[in-house]
Amino acid sequence: MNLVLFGPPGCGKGTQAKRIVESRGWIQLSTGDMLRAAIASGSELGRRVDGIMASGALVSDEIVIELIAERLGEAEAAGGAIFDGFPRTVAQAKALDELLAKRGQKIDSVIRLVVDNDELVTRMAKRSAEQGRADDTVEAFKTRLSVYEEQTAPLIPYYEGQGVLHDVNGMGSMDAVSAAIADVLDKG
Ligand code: B4P
Repeated sequence: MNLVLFGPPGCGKGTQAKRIVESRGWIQLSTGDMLRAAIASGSELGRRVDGIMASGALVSDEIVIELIAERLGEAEAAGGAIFDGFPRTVAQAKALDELLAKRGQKIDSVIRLVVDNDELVTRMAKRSAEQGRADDTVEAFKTRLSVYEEQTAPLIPYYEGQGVLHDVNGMGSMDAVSAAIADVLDKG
């Protein structure tokens, strides 16, 4: 099973991906987590992406596609994965389709978490106060929202065209959103 969790920044992708890992034992591939780990380790990659991420812009397609290709090559990802925060551009989606096709797989389902902008801003402010993430400032968050509209939202027609897109209301409690996602997954 290859599942993409998709939606604007702060919609609950990371939160829900972790819950699916716990309930179904699938593996989660989060490009945001991989990039933050690179920054925390002080690696050359981390130094290259630190400022880009803090500004709210996207890291280059080449970098994130390589990160995903490496992880997909590992044995634990052989049966599929939950992609969280990837793809974020149509070029990334096409690269992912090609990587999966090489091993006879495809994206089985794309869940789009639908959350309005006021709620996204409220969640960002809360996480900023609790965790102080560099890209949760008001300025960076504005950039992340416009980057989403310009570069990531074109994935909606892309996946609609493949017949795999499912909209889930992401406005409720974390439990309500998890239940709505489980409904979609259980229906196959
Ligand atoms: P991500 O780490 O993917 O950041 P995000 O879009 O903000 O999602 P996140 O997972 O953090 O938020 P979530 O919705 O779970 O990316 C960060 C940056 O990395 C990007 O801006 C970019 O620079 C770079 N990057 C990553 N992937 C890339 C790619 N493929 N290509 C290029 N660049 C890439 O949760 C947000 C908050 O809401 C949490 O605090 C959570 O507790 C809360 N929350 C969740 N569900 C809730 C609910 N139902 N009710 C109330 N609060 C809820």
